[in-house]
Amino acid sequence: MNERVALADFHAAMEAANVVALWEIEDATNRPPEPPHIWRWETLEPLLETAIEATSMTDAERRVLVLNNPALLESGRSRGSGLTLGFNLQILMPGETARPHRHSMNALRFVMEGTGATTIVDGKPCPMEPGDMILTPGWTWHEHVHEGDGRMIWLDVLDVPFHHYLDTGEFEPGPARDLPELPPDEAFAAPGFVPVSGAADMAYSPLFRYPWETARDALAALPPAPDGSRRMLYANPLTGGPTMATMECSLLSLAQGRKTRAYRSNSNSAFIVVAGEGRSEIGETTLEWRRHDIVSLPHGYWISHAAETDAAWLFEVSDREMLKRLHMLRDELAD
Ligand code: GTQ
Repeated sequence: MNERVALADFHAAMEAANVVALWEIEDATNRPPEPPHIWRWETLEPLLETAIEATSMTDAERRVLVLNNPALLESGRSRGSGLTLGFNLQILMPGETARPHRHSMNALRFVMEGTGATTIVDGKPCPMEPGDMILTPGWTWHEHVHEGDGRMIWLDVLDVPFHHYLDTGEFEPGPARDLPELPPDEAFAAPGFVPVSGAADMAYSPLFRYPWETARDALAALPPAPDGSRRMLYANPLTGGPTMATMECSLLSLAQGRKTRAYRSNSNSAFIVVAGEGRSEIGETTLEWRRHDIVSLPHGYWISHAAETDAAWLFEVSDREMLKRLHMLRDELAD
């Protein structure tokens, strides 16, 4: 028998039967990780300025620039970091509003610049000041209102790529309705005490706003690790667990000139530089960063950071929590 012809027949028959041979498919295990990427503020800022001219909030649902990860685009996969999280920049000018809506995607905002805006989350007004982190968990109504001065710029982190993969993305325009009863944020202000309320059954933190001063002071109060760094998680006050099911948020401070202990994980993340300058070693790549730069930290590399300035602060969002819940997280620390 002519083997070539037989193989061609076999392929044709498989195709007709909607079958493929496993031994002929590209192996999707032990793939080299995507290269890390840095989106520099000096490049992004002029684009945001142009975005103000390019669109009006009467037309746009949100004035948002989506950070595309070139490595993931090339491989035909998704944007952002890994397959799970997306990182966007949003800009709102004084007097503008971004209308109410809700979606199945979880999101958070980290304020980079501006003062006087408010994000209203399920009816709760959350003031937006630089360094504040604000949650808009999946299916919560949210809108942004800017009654202050100057441009407001913030980083949005969403689990959009993960929803794309699962095909679970859903969207509903406002106006907001069926708002839940929520304790005010003051009800969570005393450490060690939490209100008795239905909020305990929610899949996310009922505290939607994590103010910068609180985060900074809490981090500064931690004893530093032997490498001089400090890392703290943003938590749901009712559980001590993560703020939302798909994202782990942390704040990291670095000591000048000292490299952090290297770690490696199968989780993906990205950080924004809140203040300071420094560098990250990600596998063989060294990336130098400064304020408002955004750096992806793909899975699989040994990673360490060092500040060049007096101090540096990084706000990081990872998909560790997803992997943890699926019992898939693998972490290693260097000696
Ligand atoms: O602010 O509601 O970056 O709906 C992307 C989609 C932000 C938002 C984004 C959104 C929002």
